[in-house]
Amino acid sequence: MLYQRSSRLFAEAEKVIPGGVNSPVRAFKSVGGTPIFVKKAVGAYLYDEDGNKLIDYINSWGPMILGHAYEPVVKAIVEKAQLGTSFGMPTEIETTIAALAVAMVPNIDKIRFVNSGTEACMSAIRLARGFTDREKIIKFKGCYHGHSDSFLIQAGSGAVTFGSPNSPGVTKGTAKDTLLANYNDLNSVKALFEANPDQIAALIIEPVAGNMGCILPNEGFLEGLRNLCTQHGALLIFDEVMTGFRLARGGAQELFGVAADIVTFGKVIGGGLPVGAFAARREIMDYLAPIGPVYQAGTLSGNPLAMAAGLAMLQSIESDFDLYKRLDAKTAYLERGMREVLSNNEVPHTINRIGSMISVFFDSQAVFDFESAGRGDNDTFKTFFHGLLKRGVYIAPSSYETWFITDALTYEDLDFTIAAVNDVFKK
Ligand code: KE4
Repeated sequence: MLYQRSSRLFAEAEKVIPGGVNSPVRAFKSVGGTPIFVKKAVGAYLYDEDGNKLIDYINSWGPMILGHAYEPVVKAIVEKAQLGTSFGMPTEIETTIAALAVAMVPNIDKIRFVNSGTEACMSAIRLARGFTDREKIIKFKGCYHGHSDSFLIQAGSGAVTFGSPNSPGVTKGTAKDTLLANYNDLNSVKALFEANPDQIAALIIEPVAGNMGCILPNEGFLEGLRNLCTQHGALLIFDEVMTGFRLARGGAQELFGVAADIVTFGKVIGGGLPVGAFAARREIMDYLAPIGPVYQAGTLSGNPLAMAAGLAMLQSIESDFDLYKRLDAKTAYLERGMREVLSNNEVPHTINRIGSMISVFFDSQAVFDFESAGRGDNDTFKTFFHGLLKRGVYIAPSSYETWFITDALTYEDLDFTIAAVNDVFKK
């Protein structure tokens, strides 16, 4: 694998873009080496600027659940673009995708579209604070809800990868209203509610954590959060930017049978274009301007081009009845194969998986929260990352991230990947 062109492009990028990237996790800082510049992607494969073909296990961090350049999505974008890309005025397609999302996802009556997962989560918190007339929020160490100030406290994903889970620039005034709990630790949540009576507007959580690697909720954990929020008059917010439309048609709420008060979306809902959204039952959503007092807005929110991509994606998902069975089977196959070759090569590891979200940790003990996620051996992870990359397999360039499996992967791709993992570690 040669990376001359990527290296050259990176040197050019660094002159005019901070760190040469428009999002830090792309910079390969935690694994070292030069970030790969992509020329094109089709199906399960990336083609980089040096002509290398890579099996993609990140898929733009989740959106490409049906594969890159998915024909119905591309067709919808091309057709819509010829009619104009954004008007700043209502269009029918916004209602069409909103109605479809409301039909697919439980416990929501209305949805507001925005341009990113960050915007969705930021708006959801403001709505919860306005609706409850309270100021504090609870988040979990290692969870990432985008880069708005309230969330950059012990945040996961790129924030923890670069050792800045508490970013400079976030004021003490903001930080004091963000309370921190431990994932899978109901007692840490109970203690915060008891210490802050009638002050907590909402608890926001990734129902399956994907930003400290993939971490599953323990049996009863999400139900426990539901009960605590109900008991203390706080809203339960499921950040389903990753899990929405990925774990099930109705996301984690459907999979776990736990009803959130507000749900946020991103990634899959936009089919690869910039779309985020937040949704809730009518009485909460009607608190939003222009009918309610909580202000939230956006020039490009609901623009017809992004809506066309998102609608084509959701329609494809909605009509594909065994999609989630296929995704689960492929990811389980990959999990079994990697467990076998890592064990045969005596590599201490833990693999966490649910549906088409999977992570490998290089530590033999269970990984169930932020602290245990940090125990893995990063040198082994770097060997794993670069060993796979040079064998044509692209995984997340950080152990604090999750792999996202696409339905475009074949079992030959999976066998190739398992053989590559074996090759990296064989003695
Ligand atoms: P965006 O603003 O990046 O669209 O969404 C923020 C966000 C919110 N909630 C969850 C659960 C998320 O995973 C994300 C974004 N995920 C990261 C990947 N760990 C995006 C990749 C990046 O930062 O470049």
